[in-house]
Amino acid sequence: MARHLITSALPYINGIKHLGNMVGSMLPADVYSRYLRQRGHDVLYICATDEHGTPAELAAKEQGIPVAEFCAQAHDAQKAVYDGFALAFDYFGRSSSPQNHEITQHFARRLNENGFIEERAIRQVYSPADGRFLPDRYVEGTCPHCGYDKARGDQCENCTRVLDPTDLINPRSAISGSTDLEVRETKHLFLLQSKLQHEVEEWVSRHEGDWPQLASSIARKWLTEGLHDRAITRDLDWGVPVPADTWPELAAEGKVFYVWFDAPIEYIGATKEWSDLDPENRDWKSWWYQADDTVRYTEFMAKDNVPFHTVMFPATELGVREPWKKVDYVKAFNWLTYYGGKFSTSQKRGVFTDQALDILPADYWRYFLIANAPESDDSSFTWEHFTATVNKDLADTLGNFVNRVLSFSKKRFGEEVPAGSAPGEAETRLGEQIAELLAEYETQLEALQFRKAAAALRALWSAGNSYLEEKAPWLEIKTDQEGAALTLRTAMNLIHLYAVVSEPFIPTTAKTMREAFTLTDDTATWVTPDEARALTAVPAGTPFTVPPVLFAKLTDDDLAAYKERFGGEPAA
Ligand code: B3M
Ligand code: ZN
Repeated sequence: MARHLITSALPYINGIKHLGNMVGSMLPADVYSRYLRQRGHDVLYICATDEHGTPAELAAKEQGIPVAEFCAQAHDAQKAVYDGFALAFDYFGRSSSPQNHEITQHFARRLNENGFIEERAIRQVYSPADGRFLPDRYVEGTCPHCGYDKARGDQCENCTRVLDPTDLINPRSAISGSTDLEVRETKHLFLLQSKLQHEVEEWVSRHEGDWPQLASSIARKWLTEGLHDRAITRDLDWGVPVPADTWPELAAEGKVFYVWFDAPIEYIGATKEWSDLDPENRDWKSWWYQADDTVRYTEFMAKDNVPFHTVMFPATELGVREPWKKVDYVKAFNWLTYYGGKFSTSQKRGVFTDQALDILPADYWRYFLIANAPESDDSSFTWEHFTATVNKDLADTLGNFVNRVLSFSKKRFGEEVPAGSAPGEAETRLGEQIAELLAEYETQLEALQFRKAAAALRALWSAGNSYLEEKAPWLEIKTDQEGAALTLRTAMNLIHLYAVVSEPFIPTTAKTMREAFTLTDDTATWVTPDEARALTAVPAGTPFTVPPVLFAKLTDDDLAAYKERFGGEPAA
């Protein structure tokens, strides 16, 4: 039995996330964690809100509340949505926690002692009207290359050229619009990543063979371009302060660490938050510090976060010169698009996770998203595809099977599982097929191949339908009562099996299905292919109830209403 440490990229505090964010990090991490727990592994699934940085400050300002208050509210709002999606985190923390402050400052001190941090003076745009230095992207002006008048100080959106804020013509503050800007000299801490290039390269070489292609190719690309020294502090009010014992001058000036410096450290910070909360929780350090070989660490993220997790954060961990656990497996995702276009938080295009739950229960989304996860390529969300998948896979193949079998059996044989004749050739064949498909399902989940796992699960559900069509108990019963009873008992065993093994995908429905049977000792968390083959876990005489329809069929009117509300085409 292994210990599995699992993290999903920390959702930024600003705004409720869309379905693309969900499928690229938290949801697959939850499916994987649930699966491993069901297999009896010791699992710790950690996530948190990523709370520092300028966007949080500006959002708070817009709402006219202190940034700490904004973050506390936004954290709770996000957590409520994730509860709605049945994400079973062991802990969902906050990067603004005291624990993260403490560990981030510790990392910085060690990096400094080891010669990987240097103080450098840089010239930066200061806005007297705003009373602050402006981050590059908050200086706006006219692009010197193409004349676009809303170019940002880091890049021109129109011609995509990378810019320096001082390149802009007629620069102004994107916060207040003030054109009274000066360039001032200010000191910042730089992480000397260039000195760690070789070590990171060596570390990546040792691991990339195990990583999926998407993760290793991105890591390689960054290493080839070379690691540059990076400023890891900012002039902001909200963040982890630079420790005064080490940098008194910078601390007095109110410098804080850059959000991407403290965010990955929060994986550790949140584990400590979890540990501090309850003495029952195993010591956080046993997962992170000198973790033994049995801890396997898997990270989930969208591809834009891969450089930070395969190169930058490992560089930080290596430079600390302490035995902090580094990632073993990086599961990266491409983009989920909305009708081939971008989901966009700022332009409010696509489906947000809170809206999704307003429309339909979590299991509909969980199944659809995982079955169409953008693994080997981008994948496109369309309402047509969504409604068709729900109707075919969830309503017909699974839901209808369950209701049909249980209602028919109840009508003809009463409220207990009927006995019927001994299993025959059809049941043996079915058992073999189920064992094979279940083995395939396990293999794909172990390999973190989510689409293929979903396909295997769907095939398991279909096998039940084929068996039922073949045996046709509604005809069989006219000539062979005992035979029909056997068919129904076998089908009810399939329902119970589906309940157990579908749980990582559709936990709420799985529970309903399982609770349809009143079994005395129904505690097994998994069924192996060998155990499944016999299809006898639910014996004759077991009382059962018929649950309400598991998945509603979506109509053409529903489809039209969704498209009307969210738009059915990408924006031009
Ligand atoms: N918060 C993702 C983002 O906002 C970023 C992930 C941090 S993971 C340590 O795009
Ligand atoms: Zn331009």
